[in-house]
Amino acid sequence: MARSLGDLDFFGLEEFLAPEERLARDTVRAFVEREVAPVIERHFAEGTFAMELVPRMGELGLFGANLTGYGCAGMSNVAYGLMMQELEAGDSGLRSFASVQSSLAMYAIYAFGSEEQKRRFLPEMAQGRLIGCFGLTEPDHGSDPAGMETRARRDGDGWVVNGVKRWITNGTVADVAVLWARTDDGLRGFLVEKGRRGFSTHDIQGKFSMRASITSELVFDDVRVEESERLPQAAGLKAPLSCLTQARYGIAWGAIGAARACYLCALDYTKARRQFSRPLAGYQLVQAKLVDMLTGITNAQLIALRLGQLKDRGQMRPEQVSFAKRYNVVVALEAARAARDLLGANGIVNDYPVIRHMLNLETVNTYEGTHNIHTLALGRAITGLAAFD
Ligand code: TGC
Ligand code: FAD
Repeated sequence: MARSLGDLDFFGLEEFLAPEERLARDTVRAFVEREVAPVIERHFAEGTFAMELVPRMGELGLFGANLTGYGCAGMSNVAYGLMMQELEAGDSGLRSFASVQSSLAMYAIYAFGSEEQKRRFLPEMAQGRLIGCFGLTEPDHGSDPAGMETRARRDGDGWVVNGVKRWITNGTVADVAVLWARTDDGLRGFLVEKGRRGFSTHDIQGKFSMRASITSELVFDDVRVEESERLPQAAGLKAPLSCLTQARYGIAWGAIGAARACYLCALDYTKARRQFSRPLAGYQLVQAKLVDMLTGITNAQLIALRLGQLKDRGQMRPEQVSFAKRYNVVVALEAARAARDLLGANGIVNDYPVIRHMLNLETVNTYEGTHNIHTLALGRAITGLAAFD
Protein backbone atom coordinates (compact mmCIF):
# COMPACT_ATOMS: atom_id res chain seq x y z
CA MET A 1 0.00 0.00 0.00
CA ALA A 2 2.99 2.29 0.59
CA ARG A 3 3.53 4.87 -2.07
CA SER A 4 5.72 7.97 -2.36
CA LEU A 5 4.22 10.86 -0.42
CA GLY A 6 4.86 13.18 -3.32
CA ASP A 7 2.82 11.85 -6.19
CA LEU A 8 0.37 14.68 -6.76
CA ASP A 9 1.00 17.53 -9.21
CA PHE A 10 -2.03 17.66 -11.51
CA PHE A 11 -1.19 21.07 -13.01
CA GLY A 12 2.57 20.57 -13.37
CA LEU A 13 3.61 23.11 -10.73
CA GLU A 14 7.00 21.40 -10.52
CA GLU A 15 8.28 23.55 -13.37
CA PHE A 16 7.82 26.72 -11.30
CA LEU A 17 10.17 25.48 -8.58
CA ALA A 18 13.87 26.35 -8.54
CA PRO A 19 16.29 23.40 -8.26
CA GLU A 20 17.15 24.32 -4.67
CA GLU A 21 13.44 24.42 -3.78
CA ARG A 22 12.93 20.93 -5.20
CA LEU A 23 15.99 19.75 -3.31
CA ALA A 24 14.71 21.22 -0.02
CA ARG A 25 11.34 19.53 -0.55
CA ASP A 26 12.80 16.18 -1.54
CA THR A 27 15.21 16.18 1.39
CA VAL A 28 12.41 16.71 3.90
CA ARG A 29 10.21 14.20 2.08
CA ALA A 30 12.92 11.56 2.39
CA PHE A 31 13.40 12.45 6.07
CA VAL A 32 9.67 12.03 6.69
CA GLU A 33 9.48 8.73 4.83
CA ARG A 34 12.58 7.26 6.50
CA GLU A 35 12.58 8.75 9.97
CA VAL A 36 9.12 10.07 10.80
CA ALA A 37 6.77 7.49 9.27
CA PRO A 38 8.22 4.54 11.24
CA VAL A 39 7.73 6.22 14.65
CA ILE A 40 4.84 8.63 14.35
CA GLU A 41 1.91 6.29 15.04
CA ARG A 42 3.56 5.15 18.26
CA HIS A 43 4.14 8.74 19.40
CA PHE A 44 0.55 9.65 18.57
CA ALA A 45 -0.79 6.59 20.42
CA GLU A 46 1.37 7.30 23.46
CA GLY A 47 0.79 11.04 23.40
CA THR A 48 4.49 11.88 23.15
CA PHE A 49 6.50 14.23 21.00
CA ALA A 50 9.34 12.74 18.90
CA MET A 51 12.08 14.77 20.56
CA GLU A 52 14.69 12.51 18.97
CA LEU A 53 13.87 14.08 15.59
CA VAL A 54 14.68 17.65 16.65
CA PRO A 55 18.48 17.50 16.11
CA ARG A 56 17.87 15.95 12.67
CA MET A 57 15.46 18.74 11.74
CA GLY A 58 18.15 21.18 12.85
CA GLU A 59 20.72 19.47 10.63
CA LEU A 60 18.33 19.70 7.68
CA GLY A 61 18.16 23.48 8.15
CA LEU A 62 14.41 23.39 8.77
CA PHE A 63 14.33 25.82 11.67
CA GLY A 64 14.18 29.42 10.54
CA ALA A 65 14.93 28.17 7.02
CA ASN A 66 13.60 31.36 5.40
CA LEU A 67 15.50 33.70 7.73
CA THR A 68 18.89 35.07 6.69
CA GLY A 69 22.03 35.23 8.83
CA TYR A 70 22.48 34.10 12.44
CA GLY A 71 23.04 30.50 11.33
CA CYS A 72 19.75 30.29 9.42
CA ALA A 73 19.56 28.70 5.97
CA GLY A 74 18.34 31.80 4.08
CA MET A 75 16.11 29.79 1.75
CA SER A 76 13.23 31.20 -0.27
CA ASN A 77 9.76 31.32 1.24
CA VAL A 78 8.61 28.83 -1.38
CA ALA A 79 11.32 26.41 -0.20
CA TYR A 80 10.26 26.93 3.42
CA GLY A 81 6.62 26.31 2.49
CA LEU A 82 7.50 23.11 0.65
CA MET A 83 9.42 21.91 3.70
CA MET A 84 6.38 22.55 5.91
CA GLN A 85 4.23 20.68 3.38
CA GLU A 86 6.46 17.62 3.59
CA LEU A 87 6.69 17.71 7.38
CA GLU A 88 2.93 17.87 7.74
CA ALA A 89 2.55 14.93 5.34
CA GLY A 90 4.23 13.14 8.25
CA ASP A 91 2.24 14.71 11.07
CA SER A 92 0.76 18.12 11.87
CA GLY A 93 2.42 17.98 15.28
CA LEU A 94 5.87 17.88 13.75
CA ARG A 95 5.04 20.81 11.49
CA SER A 96 3.67 22.60 14.54
CA PHE A 97 6.98 22.17 16.30
CA ALA A 98 8.79 23.64 13.29
CA SER A 99 6.24 26.46 12.89
CA VAL A 100 6.51 27.53 16.50
CA GLN A 101 10.27 27.26 16.57
CA SER A 102 10.76 29.06 13.23
CA SER A 103 7.87 31.37 12.48
CA LEU A 104 6.81 32.32 15.97
CA ALA A 105 9.76 32.13 18.37
CA MET A 106 12.74 32.67 16.02
CA TYR A 107 10.88 35.19 13.87
CA ALA A 108 9.87 37.22 16.96
CA ILE A 109 13.53 37.46 17.97
CA TYR A 110 14.66 38.08 14.38
CA ALA A 111 12.14 40.86 13.74
CA PHE A 112 11.88 42.49 17.17
CA GLY A 113 14.96 41.43 19.13
CA SER A 114 18.17 43.31 19.94
CA GLU A 115 21.38 42.38 18.14
CA GLU A 116 22.56 40.66 21.31
CA GLN A 117 19.34 38.62 21.59
CA LYS A 118 19.58 37.57 17.94
CA ARG A 119 23.22 36.47 18.30
CA ARG A 120 22.55 34.60 21.49
CA PHE A 121 19.40 32.70 20.51
CA LEU A 122 19.04 32.34 16.74
CA PRO A 123 22.08 30.19 15.85
CA GLU A 124 21.28 27.75 18.66
CA MET A 125 17.58 27.67 17.76
CA ALA A 126 18.40 27.08 14.08
CA GLN A 127 20.30 23.94 15.15
CA GLY A 128 17.47 22.81 17.42
CA ARG A 129 19.79 23.05 20.44
CA LEU A 130 17.53 25.65 22.03
CA ILE A 131 13.75 25.30 21.81
CA GLY A 132 11.33 28.20 21.81
CA CYS A 133 7.62 28.63 22.46
CA PHE A 134 5.22 31.50 21.86
CA GLY A 135 2.84 32.58 24.62
CA LEU A 136 -0.03 34.66 23.32
CA THR A 137 -3.25 32.75 24.09
CA GLU A 138 -4.68 32.77 27.60
CA PRO A 139 -7.40 30.66 29.22
CA ASP A 140 -9.97 33.44 28.69
CA HIS A 141 -8.51 35.13 25.59
CA GLY A 142 -8.00 33.10 22.41
CA SER A 143 -9.41 34.71 19.29
CA ASP A 144 -9.17 38.12 20.95
CA PRO A 145 -5.61 38.40 22.26
CA ALA A 146 -6.05 42.15 22.68
CA GLY A 147 -8.02 41.30 25.84
CA MET A 148 -5.06 39.52 27.47
CA GLU A 149 -4.66 39.79 31.24
CA THR A 150 -1.00 38.81 31.63
CA ARG A 151 0.74 41.86 32.94
CA ALA A 152 4.32 43.08 33.11
CA ARG A 153 4.80 45.94 35.57
CA ARG A 154 7.89 48.08 35.87
CA ASP A 155 10.07 47.22 38.85
CA GLY A 156 13.22 49.31 39.12
CA ASP A 157 15.27 48.69 36.00
CA GLY A 158 13.34 45.52 35.11
CA TRP A 159 9.86 44.01 35.06
CA VAL A 160 7.67 41.67 37.09
CA VAL A 161 5.31 39.42 35.17
CA ASN A 162 2.08 37.79 36.37
CA GLY A 163 -0.39 35.77 34.34
CA VAL A 164 -1.23 32.49 32.64
CA LYS A 165 -0.77 31.43 29.01
CA ARG A 166 -2.60 28.34 27.82
CA TRP A 167 -2.50 26.03 24.80
CA ILE A 168 1.17 26.77 24.22
CA THR A 169 2.93 24.39 21.81
CA ASN A 170 6.33 23.17 23.12
CA GLY A 171 5.71 24.96 26.45
CA THR A 172 7.21 22.38 28.81
CA VAL A 173 10.23 21.63 26.61
CA ALA A 174 11.05 25.20 25.64
CA ASP A 175 14.29 26.78 26.80
CA VAL A 176 12.89 30.21 26.10
CA ALA A 177 9.33 31.52 25.98
CA VAL A 178 8.41 34.49 23.82
CA LEU A 179 5.88 36.05 26.15
CA TRP A 180 3.37 38.73 25.26
CA ALA A 181 2.12 40.86 28.15
CA ARG A 182 0.22 44.04 28.83
CA THR A 183 2.22 46.97 30.26
CA ASP A 184 1.34 50.57 31.13
CA ASP A 185 2.69 51.48 27.68
CA GLY A 186 0.67 48.84 25.80
CA LEU A 187 1.48 45.31 24.73
CA ARG A 188 5.15 44.23 24.86
CA GLY A 189 7.17 41.08 24.19
CA PHE A 190 9.66 39.41 26.55
CA LEU A 191 12.05 36.47 26.44
CA VAL A 192 11.61 34.38 29.57
CA GLU A 193 14.03 31.52 30.02
CA LYS A 194 13.25 28.16 31.55
CA GLY A 195 13.98 27.82 35.25
CA ARG A 196 13.28 31.43 36.08
CA ARG A 197 11.90 31.73 39.62
CA GLY A 198 8.09 31.87 39.60
CA PHE A 199 7.85 30.52 36.03
CA SER A 200 6.25 27.05 35.86
CA THR A 201 4.83 24.92 33.05
CA HIS A 202 2.69 21.82 32.75
CA ASP A 203 1.25 19.84 29.87
CA ILE A 204 -2.41 19.74 28.91
CA GLN A 205 -3.67 16.16 29.05
CA GLY A 206 -6.61 14.42 27.39
CA LYS A 207 -6.06 15.66 23.82
CA PHE A 208 -7.60 13.65 20.99
CA SER A 209 -5.85 15.88 18.44
CA MET A 210 -2.14 16.76 18.08
CA ARG A 211 -1.26 13.87 20.35
CA ALA A 212 2.28 13.78 18.96
CA SER A 213 2.81 17.41 19.95
CA ILE A 214 3.34 19.06 23.33
CA THR A 215 0.69 21.58 24.39
CA SER A 216 1.18 23.35 27.68
CA GLU A 217 0.15 25.97 30.17
CA LEU A 218 2.69 28.60 31.29
CA VAL A 219 2.24 30.19 34.70
CA PHE A 220 4.03 33.42 35.65
CA ASP A 221 3.92 34.18 39.34
CA ASP A 222 5.87 37.35 40.12
CA VAL A 223 8.55 36.46 37.57
CA ARG A 224 11.40 38.95 37.41
CA VAL A 225 12.44 39.81 33.83
CA GLU A 226 15.28 42.19 32.98
CA GLU A 227 14.90 45.09 30.59
CA SER A 228 17.56 43.37 28.42
CA GLU A 229 15.09 40.47 28.05
CA ARG A 230 12.40 42.63 26.53
CA LEU A 231 12.11 42.56 22.72
CA PRO A 232 13.02 46.21 22.08
CA GLN A 233 11.34 46.57 18.68
CA ALA A 234 7.99 45.01 19.67
CA ALA A 235 5.24 47.51 20.52
CA GLY A 236 1.53 46.79 20.38
CA LEU A 237 -0.54 43.88 19.05
CA LYS A 238 0.92 44.34 15.58
CA ALA A 239 4.13 42.60 16.73
CA PRO A 240 2.63 39.21 17.70
CA LEU A 241 0.17 39.42 14.81
CA SER A 242 3.12 39.81 12.41
CA CYS A 243 4.57 36.59 13.84
CA LEU A 244 1.21 34.89 13.32
CA THR A 245 1.29 35.92 9.67
CA GLN A 246 4.58 34.02 9.27
CA ALA A 247 3.23 30.90 10.95
CA ARG A 248 -0.07 30.99 9.08
CA TYR A 249 1.91 31.11 5.85
CA GLY A 250 3.61 27.83 6.82
CA ILE A 251 0.28 26.28 7.80
CA ALA A 252 -1.22 27.11 4.40
CA TRP A 253 1.51 24.92 2.88
CA GLY A 254 1.56 22.33 5.63
CA ALA A 255 -2.13 21.51 5.31
CA ILE A 256 -1.50 20.42 1.71
CA GLY A 257 0.88 17.73 2.95
CA ALA A 258 -1.67 16.26 5.34
CA ALA A 259 -4.39 16.41 2.65
CA ARG A 260 -2.11 14.77 0.09
CA ALA A 261 -1.25 11.92 2.47
CA CYS A 262 -4.98 11.26 3.01
CA TYR A 263 -5.82 11.48 -0.69
CA LEU A 264 -3.04 9.11 -1.79
CA CYS A 265 -3.97 6.65 0.94
CA ALA A 266 -7.64 6.71 -0.12
CA LEU A 267 -6.73 6.37 -3.80
CA ASP A 268 -4.54 3.32 -3.20
CA TYR A 269 -7.02 1.79 -0.80
CA THR A 270 -10.06 2.15 -3.05
CA LYS A 271 -8.15 0.77 -6.04
CA ALA A 272 -7.11 -2.29 -4.04
CA ARG A 273 -10.28 -3.04 -2.11
CA ARG A 274 -13.09 -4.87 -3.89
CA GLN A 275 -16.73 -4.80 -2.80
CA PHE A 276 -19.60 -6.22 -4.84
CA SER A 277 -18.17 -6.79 -8.32
CA ARG A 278 -15.14 -4.47 -8.55
CA PRO A 279 -12.63 -2.20 -6.81
CA LEU A 280 -14.24 0.59 -4.79
CA ALA A 281 -12.46 3.11 -7.04
CA GLY A 282 -14.58 1.86 -9.93
CA TYR A 283 -17.80 3.23 -8.42
CA GLN A 284 -19.02 6.69 -9.39
CA LEU A 285 -19.74 7.84 -5.83
CA VAL A 286 -16.21 6.92 -4.79
CA GLN A 287 -14.68 8.64 -7.81
CA ALA A 288 -16.67 11.79 -7.03
CA LYS A 289 -15.07 11.93 -3.58
CA LEU A 290 -11.58 11.34 -5.00
CA VAL A 291 -12.08 14.02 -7.64
CA ASP A 292 -13.29 16.53 -5.04
CA MET A 293 -10.18 15.80 -2.99
CA LEU A 294 -7.91 16.21 -6.00
CA THR A 295 -9.62 19.48 -6.94
CA GLY A 296 -9.35 20.93 -3.46
CA ILE A 297 -5.71 19.95 -3.05
CA THR A 298 -4.77 21.31 -6.47
CA ASN A 299 -6.48 24.63 -5.68
CA ALA A 300 -4.62 24.71 -2.36
CA GLN A 301 -1.29 24.08 -4.14
CA LEU A 302 -1.92 26.94 -6.57
CA ILE A 303 -2.81 29.30 -3.73
CA ALA A 304 0.22 28.33 -1.65
CA LEU A 305 2.66 28.66 -4.53
CA ARG A 306 1.34 32.07 -5.53
CA LEU A 307 1.41 33.20 -1.90
CA GLY A 308 5.02 32.07 -1.65
CA GLN A 309 5.95 33.94 -4.80
CA LEU A 310 4.35 37.10 -3.40
CA LYS A 311 6.13 36.63 -0.07
CA ASP A 312 9.47 36.17 -1.84
CA ARG A 313 8.87 39.49 -3.60
CA GLY A 314 7.88 41.19 -0.33
CA GLN A 315 4.34 41.72 -1.62
CA MET A 316 2.31 39.30 0.51
CA ARG A 317 -0.58 40.88 2.44
CA PRO A 318 -1.98 39.49 5.73
CA GLU A 319 -5.46 39.09 4.23
CA GLN A 320 -3.98 36.85 1.52
CA VAL A 321 -2.50 34.73 4.29
CA SER A 322 -5.92 34.58 5.97
CA PHE A 323 -7.40 33.44 2.66
CA ALA A 324 -4.79 30.71 2.22
CA LYS A 325 -4.82 29.47 5.82
CA ARG A 326 -8.62 29.38 5.92
CA TYR A 327 -9.13 27.70 2.55
CA ASN A 328 -6.24 25.24 2.57
CA VAL A 329 -7.07 23.94 6.04
CA VAL A 330 -10.72 23.38 5.09
CA VAL A 331 -9.59 21.51 1.97
CA ALA A 332 -7.33 19.34 4.12
CA LEU A 333 -9.99 18.68 6.74
CA GLU A 334 -12.56 17.76 4.09
CA ALA A 335 -10.05 15.51 2.32
CA ALA A 336 -9.20 13.78 5.59
CA ARG A 337 -12.86 13.24 6.44
CA ALA A 338 -13.60 11.92 2.95
CA ALA A 339 -10.59 9.58 3.09
CA ARG A 340 -11.67 8.33 6.49
CA ASP A 341 -15.07 7.51 5.04
CA LEU A 342 -13.61 5.75 1.99
CA LEU A 343 -11.48 3.49 4.15
CA GLY A 344 -14.56 2.19 5.95
CA ALA A 345 -13.70 0.48 9.23
CA ASN A 346 -10.01 0.68 8.35
CA GLY A 347 -10.43 4.44 8.46
CA ILE A 348 -10.61 4.42 12.25
CA VAL A 349 -7.44 2.47 13.03
CA ASN A 350 -3.80 3.48 13.02
CA ASP A 351 -2.80 0.95 10.38
CA TYR A 352 -3.44 3.94 8.12
CA PRO A 353 -2.47 7.59 8.78
CA VAL A 354 -5.88 9.03 7.90
CA ILE A 355 -7.67 9.23 11.26
CA ARG A 356 -4.55 10.77 12.83
CA HIS A 357 -4.38 13.47 10.16
CA MET A 358 -8.12 14.08 10.48
CA LEU A 359 -7.93 14.54 14.23
CA ASN A 360 -4.86 16.78 13.95
CA LEU A 361 -6.51 18.98 11.35
CA GLU A 362 -9.29 19.83 13.80
CA THR A 363 -6.60 21.70 15.75
CA VAL A 364 -5.09 23.25 12.63
CA ASN A 365 -8.54 24.63 11.81
CA THR A 366 -8.66 26.23 15.28
CA TYR A 367 -5.17 27.52 16.00
CA GLU A 368 -3.42 30.44 14.33
CA GLY A 369 -6.81 32.12 13.88
CA THR A 370 -9.93 30.00 13.70
CA HIS A 371 -11.87 29.53 10.48
CA ASN A 372 -14.36 32.17 11.67
CA ILE A 373 -11.63 34.67 12.53
CA HIS A 374 -10.11 34.39 9.05
CA THR A 375 -13.58 34.74 7.54
CA LEU A 376 -13.97 37.98 9.47
CA ALA A 377 -10.45 39.15 8.53
CA LEU A 378 -11.35 38.63 4.86
CA GLY A 379 -14.76 40.21 5.37
CA ARG A 380 -13.04 43.29 6.77
CA ALA A 381 -10.54 43.35 3.91
CA ILE A 382 -13.22 43.35 1.21
CA THR A 383 -15.83 45.56 2.90
CA GLY A 384 -13.70 47.86 5.03
CA LEU A 385 -16.05 47.03 7.92
CA ALA A 386 -14.80 45.10 10.98
CA ALA A 387 -17.32 42.57 12.29
CA PHE A 388 -15.19 41.01 15.04
CA ASP A 389 -16.98 42.76 17.89
P1 TGC B 1 -6.29 44.90 14.62
O1 TGC B 1 -6.80 46.28 14.96
O2 TGC B 1 -6.85 44.20 13.44
O3 TGC B 1 -4.73 44.96 14.44
C1 TGC B 1 -3.85 45.56 15.37
C2 TGC B 1 -2.60 45.96 14.59
O4 TGC B 1 -2.01 44.78 14.02
C3 TGC B 1 -2.01 44.86 12.57
N1 TGC B 1 -2.39 43.54 12.05
C4 TGC B 1 -1.52 42.68 11.52
N2 TGC B 1 -0.20 42.77 11.27
C5 TGC B 1 0.40 41.69 10.73
N3 TGC B 1 -0.25 40.55 10.43
C6 TGC B 1 -1.57 40.42 10.68
N4 TGC B 1 -2.20 39.29 10.38
C7 TGC B 1 -2.27 41.51 11.24
N5 TGC B 1 -3.56 41.73 11.61
C8 TGC B 1 -3.62 42.97 12.10
C9 TGC B 1 -3.02 45.93 12.23
O5 TGC B 1 -2.71 46.54 11.01
C10 TGC B 1 -2.89 46.88 13.40
O6 TGC B 1 -1.72 47.65 13.19
P2 TGC B 1 -1.64 49.18 13.72
O7 TGC B 1 -0.37 49.70 13.13
O8 TGC B 1 -2.87 49.85 13.19
O9 TGC B 1 -1.63 49.09 15.21
O10 TGC B 1 -6.46 44.02 15.91
P3 TGC B 1 -7.75 43.35 16.52
O11 TGC B 1 -7.60 43.41 18.01
O12 TGC B 1 -8.99 43.92 15.90
O13 TGC B 1 -7.58 41.81 16.13
C11 TGC B 1 -7.81 41.32 14.90
C12 TGC B 1 -7.82 39.79 14.91
C13 TGC B 1 -9.09 39.23 15.53
C14 TGC B 1 -7.77 39.38 13.44
C15 TGC B 1 -6.60 39.23 15.67
O14 TGC B 1 -6.74 39.45 17.04
C16 TGC B 1 -6.40 37.76 15.45
O15 TGC B 1 -5.73 37.38 14.47
N6 TGC B 1 -6.91 36.86 16.34
C17 TGC B 1 -6.63 35.43 16.28
C18 TGC B 1 -5.64 35.06 17.35
C19 TGC B 1 -4.70 34.00 16.90
O16 TGC B 1 -4.57 33.66 15.75
N7 TGC B 1 -3.95 33.43 17.85
C20 TGC B 1 -2.94 32.48 17.52
C21 TGC B 1 -2.07 32.20 18.72
S1 TGC B 1 -0.54 31.40 18.32
C22 TGC B 1 -0.97 29.88 17.82
O17 TGC B 1 -2.09 29.53 17.68
C23 TGC B 1 0.15 28.97 17.53
S2 TGC B 1 -0.39 27.43 17.02
C24 TGC B 1 0.99 26.54 16.88
C25 TGC B 1 1.43 26.36 15.45
O18 TGC B 1 1.50 27.32 14.67
O19 TGC B 1 1.72 25.24 15.06
P1 FAD C 1 -12.34 31.00 21.09
O1 FAD C 1 -11.70 32.28 20.74
O2 FAD C 1 -13.06 30.93 22.39
O3 FAD C 1 -13.34 30.60 19.92
C1 FAD C 1 -14.32 29.54 20.07
C2 FAD C 1 -15.23 29.56 18.84
O4 FAD C 1 -15.86 30.85 18.74
C3 FAD C 1 -14.48 29.37 17.52
O5 FAD C 1 -15.28 28.64 16.63
C4 FAD C 1 -14.29 30.78 17.01
O6 FAD C 1 -14.17 30.83 15.61
C5 FAD C 1 -15.58 31.43 17.47
N1 FAD C 1 -15.46 32.88 17.60
C6 FAD C 1 -14.64 33.60 18.42
N2 FAD C 1 -14.82 34.91 18.25
C7 FAD C 1 -15.75 35.05 17.27
C8 FAD C 1 -16.36 36.16 16.61
N3 FAD C 1 -16.02 37.42 16.93
N4 FAD C 1 -17.26 35.91 15.66
C9 FAD C 1 -17.61 34.66 15.30
N5 FAD C 1 -17.06 33.54 15.89
C10 FAD C 1 -16.14 33.75 16.86
N6 FAD C 1 -1.70 29.75 21.21
C11 FAD C 1 -0.51 30.35 21.43
O7 FAD C 1 -0.44 31.53 21.82
N7 FAD C 1 0.66 29.68 21.22
C12 FAD C 1 0.69 28.39 20.82
O8 FAD C 1 1.76 27.82 20.64
C13 FAD C 1 -0.55 27.72 20.60
N8 FAD C 1 -0.57 26.39 20.26
C14 FAD C 1 -1.76 25.73 20.22
C15 FAD C 1 -1.77 24.34 20.06
C16 FAD C 1 -2.96 23.64 20.09
C17 FAD C 1 -2.96 22.15 19.99
C18 FAD C 1 -4.18 24.35 20.21
C19 FAD C 1 -5.50 23.60 20.21
C20 FAD C 1 -4.19 25.71 20.36
C21 FAD C 1 -2.98 26.42 20.39
N9 FAD C 1 -2.94 27.80 20.63
C22 FAD C 1 -1.74 28.45 20.81
C23 FAD C 1 -4.17 28.53 20.90
C24 FAD C 1 -4.97 28.87 19.66
O9 FAD C 1 -4.38 29.90 18.93
C25 FAD C 1 -6.40 29.24 20.11
O10 FAD C 1 -7.01 28.04 20.52
C26 FAD C 1 -7.18 29.91 19.01
O11 FAD C 1 -6.68 31.20 18.72
C27 FAD C 1 -8.68 30.02 19.34
O12 FAD C 1 -8.88 30.50 20.63
P2 FAD C 1 -9.85 29.73 21.66
O13 FAD C 1 -9.47 28.31 21.67
O14 FAD C 1 -9.85 30.48 22.92
O15 FAD C 1 -11.29 29.80 21.00
